Amino acid sequence: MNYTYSEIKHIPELLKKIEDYSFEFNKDKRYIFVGCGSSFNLSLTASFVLEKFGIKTKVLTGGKVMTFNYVPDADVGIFISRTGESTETVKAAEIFKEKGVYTIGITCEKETTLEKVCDETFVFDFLHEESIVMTGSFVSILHFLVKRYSIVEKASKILEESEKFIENLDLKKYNHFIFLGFDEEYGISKEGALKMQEMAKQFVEYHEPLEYRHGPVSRISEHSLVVINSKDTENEYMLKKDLEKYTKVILLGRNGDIDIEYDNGLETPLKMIFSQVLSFKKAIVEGLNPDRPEKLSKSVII
Ligand code: F1P
Repeated sequence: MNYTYSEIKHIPELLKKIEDYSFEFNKDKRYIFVGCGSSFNLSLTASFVLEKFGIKTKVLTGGKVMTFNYVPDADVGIFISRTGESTETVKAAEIFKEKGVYTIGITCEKETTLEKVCDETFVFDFLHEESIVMTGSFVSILHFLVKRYSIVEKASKILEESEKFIENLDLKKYNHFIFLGFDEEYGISKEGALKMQEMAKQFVEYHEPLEYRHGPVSRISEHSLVVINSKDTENEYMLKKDLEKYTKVILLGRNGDIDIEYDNGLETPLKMIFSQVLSFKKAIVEGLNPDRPEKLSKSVII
């Protein structure tokens, strides 16, 4: 079994472990999340959710902080890096520290460079992954940052339903994948697109749902597959009907193709499981090794 597949299948167990930990956000403090690649998409998603609960957050890529020595006013910098070694994120933490901002790291490896730089670090080494692509650790750290209740059982159910649903898809037919979502759902849509690019080398897009009609729809065909990470709005259900005249549209939402009710983004870790399984299965159908995508390393050292 590929590492990637077993790391996706272990998600319910990983969630059980991560639920023993919690991150106490303070409503009086200003937080800035910093990360690269999947860790940036995780930060973006968490930021949208936390804002709904009165937590003041901003999100930056490590590359922007490093390139422009850019540190907006903040009390705490949260640096997410699965490997703890991505140069841009590590440098960003150093720059924040020089500017007197308190720095917190979140990694899945022990004794990393990021841990040496940050004032404190959450080291979730039980989330260590062999695969170059971030899967179970993404879902677990996102849940860690936003959780309000346990999703362990739901995760097992969604994993099973996703596999059954995807088995019935003629994945060979599709070579263009579109992920749509508002706010935090946009964050996991951007990550879903990244998974399909990294694992299966497919042509992908991600947009706000209603923005898709304003131009990008011109590229849709029967070889396109649309995934809507829904907030259970009428407009999103109407968009599904509209786009079904061209191709297959999968809606993740209340009474959707995968039934995951919208709950202020607290359900986004569950929705992410579907896009991870879809990308993995497409990679296998294409005869690719999702553990070792070409031209990609586990952390970008520059
Ligand atoms: C960040 C990252 C990964 C991506 C690839 C390159 O790594 O962009 O998200 O999948 O492996 O590095 P990290 O800072 O989270 O370790």
